[in-house]
Amino acid sequence: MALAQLNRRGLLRAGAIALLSGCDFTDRKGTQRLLRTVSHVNDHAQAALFRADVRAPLFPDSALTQPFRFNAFYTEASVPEIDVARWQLQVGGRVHERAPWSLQAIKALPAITESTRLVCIEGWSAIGQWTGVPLGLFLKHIGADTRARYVGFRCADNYYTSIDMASALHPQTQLAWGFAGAGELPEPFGFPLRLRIPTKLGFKNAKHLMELFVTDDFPGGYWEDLQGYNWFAGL
Ligand SMILES: Nc1nc2c(c(=O)[nH]1)N[C@H]1C(S)=C(S)[C@@H](COP(=O)(O)O)O[C@H]1N2
Ligand SMILES: [Mo]
Repeated sequence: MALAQLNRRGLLRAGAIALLSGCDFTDRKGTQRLLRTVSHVNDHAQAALFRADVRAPLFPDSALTQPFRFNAFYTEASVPEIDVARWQLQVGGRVHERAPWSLQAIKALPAITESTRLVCIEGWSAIGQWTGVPLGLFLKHIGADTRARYVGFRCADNYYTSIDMASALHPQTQLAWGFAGAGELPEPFGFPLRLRIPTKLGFKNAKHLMELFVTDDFPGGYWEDLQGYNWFAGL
């Protein structure tokens, strides 16, 4: 399963290291350990190659996928029900302003609307249109230390993930609260707020956000920790 996260170059490198280290590919634990090491090396390589001026492609309205596709670690019947009157986004870690945010306050910030492709590691993709505040702008509002390494996210369904700061500051990375022209996210697609990051795989696009934090301590992620999916997960 962890093999799925590796690209061809990674596999070639894994093979070379395996030969050099005398690793036996019939030893499952040893192989998993090796592949994780290769995946972490790939995180650094991808981070080094990442360029904030390279944009994910945009699509015309005619290309929007309808109906949009749902995915989570549970079925659509189990989507968390969130009372938006009580909901707040908690912010923490290396930020100056720790006050939680209401949805209304987040919606009052300048927003961008973009139609981009969401690519799931399971082998499908869908084009959607999301509206929300650029995460970089939000981080500025909370006085985040943008020299920190990671931005972490925790969700109402206990899902969690994290991204590198350069990707957090990418102009297309947004805290999305609108979808397909509607002034709010449909429940299955992350109501009331989700991360939309078109430069990374779908599993980085955390839905039903409850908390955002800025940190130097590697926060990992649900699928990254469980399945060994490559953490950087760049497209
Ligand atoms: N909170 C939460 N966010 C999540 C997930 C999840 O299970 N819980 N699944 C991820 C995965 S694997 C994908 S592909 C996308 C799917 O988003 P969609 O339902 O809008 O298509 O959400 C991501 N964000
Ligand atoms: Mo996914």
